[in-house]
Amino acid sequence: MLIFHNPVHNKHSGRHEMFRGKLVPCHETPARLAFVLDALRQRGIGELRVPGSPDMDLIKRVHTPRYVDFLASAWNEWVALDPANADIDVLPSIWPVRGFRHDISPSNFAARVGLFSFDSGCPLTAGTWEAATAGAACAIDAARAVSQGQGLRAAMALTRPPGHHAGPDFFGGYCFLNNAALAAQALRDAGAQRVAVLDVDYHHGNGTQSIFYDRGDVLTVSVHGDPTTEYPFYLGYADERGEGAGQDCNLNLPLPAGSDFTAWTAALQHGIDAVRAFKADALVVALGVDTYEGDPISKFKLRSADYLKVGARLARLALPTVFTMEGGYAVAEVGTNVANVLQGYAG
Ligand code: OKP
Ligand code: ZN
Repeated sequence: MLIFHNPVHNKHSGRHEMFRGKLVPCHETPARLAFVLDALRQRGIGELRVPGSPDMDLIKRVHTPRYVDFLASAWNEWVALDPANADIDVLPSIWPVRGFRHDISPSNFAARVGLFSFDSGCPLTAGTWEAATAGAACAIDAARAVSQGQGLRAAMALTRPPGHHAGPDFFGGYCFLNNAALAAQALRDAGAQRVAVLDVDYHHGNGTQSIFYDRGDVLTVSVHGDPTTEYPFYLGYADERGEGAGQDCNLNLPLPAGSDFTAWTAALQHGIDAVRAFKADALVVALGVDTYEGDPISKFKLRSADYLKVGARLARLALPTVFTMEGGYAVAEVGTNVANVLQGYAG
């Protein structure tokens, strides 16, 4: 398995996120990826590669050009407001909710930060653009590698920041560019007629769902904590089935907080069955391991050994597969858990 790892991921390092009225340290840290790399190296899993340059045209088809342009210039605009901002992360403070206009990009910077985001827990930093675009390149290169059909079944985009909460034109939930969606589109462009995205992160993959909601060529499936109580709260319910050409091409499988591996694996199998029924000819797995029992911000009960079985179950689909790295915040165990999925997959 080729592992495209992001060599500049640590340029994105958020200091603080807003939580209950206070700025608290960010859960999504560079150390997470270091633990995964260590675990893969120790076990000799996969061949490590660095990505080429990001395909900006593809990024601007999955995301809107005005959002991508905003992300590219946001940090420089922020520091231009006040040189002292160089030591402060960007966090939004105002959002255009129902009834406000979304067609206008105000020249005011804070107003645009809010226009292009949905929460205050996702700091944008000096290196966010560089890290996010290199991560996008990992996803795109992984997709192209498995599309070449030389017996290579799977590749991984080992990157952070994660991507599955990033929508067509917004960031949030630690995510800026949607790596899973970019991989899915790259698989389509490389000739796959039907692509499935199976999101196993604890949190609903709202960004991926939104990007493909009206498309019939990409099935989006997500197994996640019930949004009635779990982030991102406003999307991820079972009655969201897609629209227009995408009718019945979205499947949400919410589970109550506290669910164990038995309940989770039944939902996963339901999702896998849907991928098979869709007759997908390529698969993207949005791989978050925040389903782990020790995760500090999530509430499922998977154990490290369970991830071996998850990988094995995914491998039974026998599809060209791209894994993208999403959540997982029990930092010391993230490496073990991701390596277990890949080891289980390899069989
Ligand atoms: C990103 B991914 C915790 C608040 C929750 C957002 C969580 C984003 C998870 N104090 N903040 O899906 O793992
Ligand atoms: Zn998550």
